[in-house]
Amino acid sequence: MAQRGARGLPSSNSTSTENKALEHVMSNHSAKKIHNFIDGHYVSGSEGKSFDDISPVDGSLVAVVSEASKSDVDQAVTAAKKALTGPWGQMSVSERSRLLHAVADRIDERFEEFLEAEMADTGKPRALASTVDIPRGAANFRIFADLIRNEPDHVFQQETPDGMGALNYTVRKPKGVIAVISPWNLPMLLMTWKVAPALACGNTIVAKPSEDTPATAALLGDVMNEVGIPAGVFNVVHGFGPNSAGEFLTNHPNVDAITFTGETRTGEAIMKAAAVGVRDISSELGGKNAAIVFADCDLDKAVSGAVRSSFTNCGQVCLCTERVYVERSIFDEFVRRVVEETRQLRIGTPKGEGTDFGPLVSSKHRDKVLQYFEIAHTDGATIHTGGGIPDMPKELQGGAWIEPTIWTGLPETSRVIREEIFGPCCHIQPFDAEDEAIHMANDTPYGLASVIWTENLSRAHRVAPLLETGITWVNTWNLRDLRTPFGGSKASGIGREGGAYSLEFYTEIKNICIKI
Ligand code: NAD
Ligand code: 6OD
Repeated sequence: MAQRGARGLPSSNSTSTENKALEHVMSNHSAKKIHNFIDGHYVSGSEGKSFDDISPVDGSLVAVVSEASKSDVDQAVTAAKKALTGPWGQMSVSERSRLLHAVADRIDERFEEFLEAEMADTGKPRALASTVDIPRGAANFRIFADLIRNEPDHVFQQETPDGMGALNYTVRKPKGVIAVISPWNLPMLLMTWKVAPALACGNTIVAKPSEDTPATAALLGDVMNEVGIPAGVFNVVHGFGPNSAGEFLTNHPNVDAITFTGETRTGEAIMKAAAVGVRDISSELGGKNAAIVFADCDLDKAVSGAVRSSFTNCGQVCLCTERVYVERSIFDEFVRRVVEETRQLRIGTPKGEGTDFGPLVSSKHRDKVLQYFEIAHTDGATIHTGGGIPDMPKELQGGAWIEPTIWTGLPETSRVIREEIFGPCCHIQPFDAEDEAIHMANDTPYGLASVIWTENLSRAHRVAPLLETGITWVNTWNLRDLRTPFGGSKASGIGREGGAYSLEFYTEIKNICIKI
C-alpha cells in the first residue's frame, strides 16, 4: 500500500534530479527512489513531498516515490504541449512506428528489470508477470506501431448539381496532450495499452500510474529516452487521486483528452473533470463478471476455466469472474471439483517455487476484501474453501495474504453478489433454465465481461449476444486479440479501445471536401 506522507514533509531537496538510472531502477539496496519523469528528465517533487511504495509480500519498503505537486503536473503538461509542435509533431508515421518498435525491443532487452519492478510493486507470481504483464507491455507497442502504418483513410465521391462532383477524404490528426490514468492490478499492461496507441497516433502524454505501483512507469521513461523519443512526448507524474497528481492532471486545461482505467466511482469523478472544456474521455471501469456453466459443457475445461477466471492475479483482474451460475444437474459435482482444484493453488512469494497465487496488492485492499468475507458470513454463505488469511511464515506476515475463497448459498440481493470485490473469491449459484441464468448474469449495474461454458454451438450463439457485457468468452477466458474492441457496457465504462477502435479515440478525424 502506498503510504501518503509517510516521509512526506517538504524538504529543501526538491531540485531536479538528472537521469541517474540507478536511482529509479529497482536495485537490491535500500531507499530506492522513484521520481517523476518530466520533459525527458527524472525530477523529484517541487514541494519535496514523497510517499512510500510498500511491498505487498512482506510490508517492507520497496521505494520512496516523489509526489508531483500541482506545479510539477503543470510542467509535465506544458512539456507535452510543447512537444506536439517539436520534432515529434513533424515526424512521419513510419518514423513514429519505427520508434515504437524500438520501445518494444528495449522492453524485451530490459525484461528482467521490468519484471523485478512489477513483482516488487504487486507481489504477483513471476510465472504470471513474465508471461502476461511484461510481454503484453512490449506487444502493445508493436501492434499499434504496425496498425498506424496500415490504417486507411476514407474517400467519398460526392455528386453535385453542376455534375462536376466533389471529393471528400478523411485525415487523422492527433488529439493533443493525453492524460493516461492507470490502476495497480496490471500496471505495465494497462498503462501501455493506452500509451502505445496514443503515441502511435502522434499525441503526447502525461501518465499517472497508481500510487501503489509506480515502478514500471518510471522505467518506461528511461526506455523512451534510450530509443530517442523526443523529450516531453512521454511524461510520468506520481501521486494519488483527489487533491494530488491525478486530480491536478485531469483538471488541467491543456489536457485535451483523458483515458482512464480504474473504479467506476473514480471514473465518475474524472468524467466531471473532463466535462470542463468538453474534453473527450475513454473509461475502462469496474466489473462484476458472471460465468454460466451449462450441463452440456466439457466439465474438465469448465472447472479449470472457472478456477483460472476467479483466481488469476489473486482475483485482481477486472475480467475475473466473481459470480458463477451452474446448471443444477451438475451443480454439486462442479462445486466439489472447483473447490478441489482451488485448494491446490500454491500460495507464495513471486519467486517462490511453483507459486501461482500471490498476495493482494496492499493491506488496505485486503481490508476491503475481508469486509466482503464478513458480509458473506453474515448473509449466510456456505464457505467451501478459504474465507480468511492463510498461515504464512513469520517473515511474510506483514504481507497482504488472503485465501482463495468459494461460497454458495447467498441470496442474489447480497452485497457480495451485487458489488465488485476485486479479490480472490467467487459465489456459485445453481439455475434450472437458460433464461433464468441469462437474467441473473445480466442483473448487475456492471457490464464488462462474461463467460459461457457449453459444447452446444447453437446455445453459444444464442446466449452470447444476450449477455450485456463488452466481451463474452465461450469455453475460454481472457483470450485476447489486440485488434478487437475492448471495453465495458453499463457502469463498466464508455468507449472501446483495441486495434482500430483505439485510433478512433486517440485521433481527431477531419473531413476535407474538394469541389471539382
Ligand atoms: P482507482 O479508481 O482507485 O484508481 C485508478 C487510478 O485513478 C489511480 O492511478 C488513482 O490514483 C487515480 N485516481 C483516483 N482518484 C482520482 C481522481 N479523483 N482523479 C484522478 N485520478 C484519480 O482504481 P484501482 O483501485 O487502482 O483499480 C482497481 C479498479 O480498476 C477496479 O474497479 C477494477 O475493476 C478497475 N479496472 C478496470 C479495468 C477495465 O479494463 N475495465 C481494468 C483494470 C482495472
Ligand atoms: O487485455 C487488455 O487489453 C485489458 N485492457 C485488460 C484489462 C484487464 C483488467 O484488469
